[in-house]
Amino acid sequence: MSIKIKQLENVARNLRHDTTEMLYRAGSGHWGGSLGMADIFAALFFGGIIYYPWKKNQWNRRDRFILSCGHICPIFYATLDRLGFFGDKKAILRKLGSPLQGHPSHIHIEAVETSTGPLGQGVGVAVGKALALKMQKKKQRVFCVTSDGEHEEGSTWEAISSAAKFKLDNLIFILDRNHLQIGGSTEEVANLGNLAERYRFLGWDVFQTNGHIMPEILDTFRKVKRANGRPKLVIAETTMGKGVSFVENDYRYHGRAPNEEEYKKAVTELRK
Ligand SMILES: Cc1ncc(C[n+]2csc(CCOP(=O)(O)OP(=O)(O)O)c2C)c(N)n1
Repeated sequence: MSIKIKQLENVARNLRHDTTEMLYRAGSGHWGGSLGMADIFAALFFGGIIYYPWKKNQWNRRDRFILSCGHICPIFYATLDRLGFFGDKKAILRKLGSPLQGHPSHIHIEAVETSTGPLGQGVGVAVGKALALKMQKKKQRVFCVTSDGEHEEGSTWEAISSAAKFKLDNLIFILDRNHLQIGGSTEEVANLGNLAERYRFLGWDVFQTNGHIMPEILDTFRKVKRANGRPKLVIAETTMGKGVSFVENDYRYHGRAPNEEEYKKAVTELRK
């Protein structure tokens, strides 16, 4: 295994740890989805996929990143923190006045391109930003993390259709396909059908990856970046709660923080 893969796996483990710590201190927040997306965030931000020169003088040249399923913001905050975005300031999640709001706020954090939380909203803004960049003949891409639960929103499908109509090949959606949402399985709430086929039918290129195997994730995104002509979807098959045994695949951890006992168990598992 190459050093880079090992390093990225370590980054993912650290992100899981930081997320767990953040939520435990806050006493609330979305743990399951955040743990599940740690490998993808490590690959995107530390594996050379997203161009993200957060130092001010190059900031205009950044790829845009939108977390449309805003509730899993702890994993984004942990990522920004590891990138050095917050410096020495250690903000507390979900406290009044803290930049680390329960859902990402562009008023509080410069890296948040648009506030999200209402599902189906960030995807539309991502399409708008990709269109604007194209019209300005700019090279930057727009990466948008979305969730399967979010595909139960009608506005998500309007965004998907529009992106295809405008042939936005600078737009990349990353779908957190963990098959769960707030109250159980996604299919119990609304039949999503074959998401890959639905996207293809509407004019997207579709890629699939296991969301936890680092070489496969990196390989997939390298292919995605080479593809032209259509908007692109990466379906990341993930396990909600990945890395903490008792959280894995248990929808009840969609929106809750660890208590003391769970926190201790989780940290022990994440150290192994
Ligand atoms: C428009 C809208 N409707 C309902 C909600 C409440 N809500 C918050 S998260 C969520 C479940 C979303 O599913 P998913 O993102 O797949 O959950 P995860 O995989 O992160 O557990 C719901 C229904 C919301 N935030 N926005």
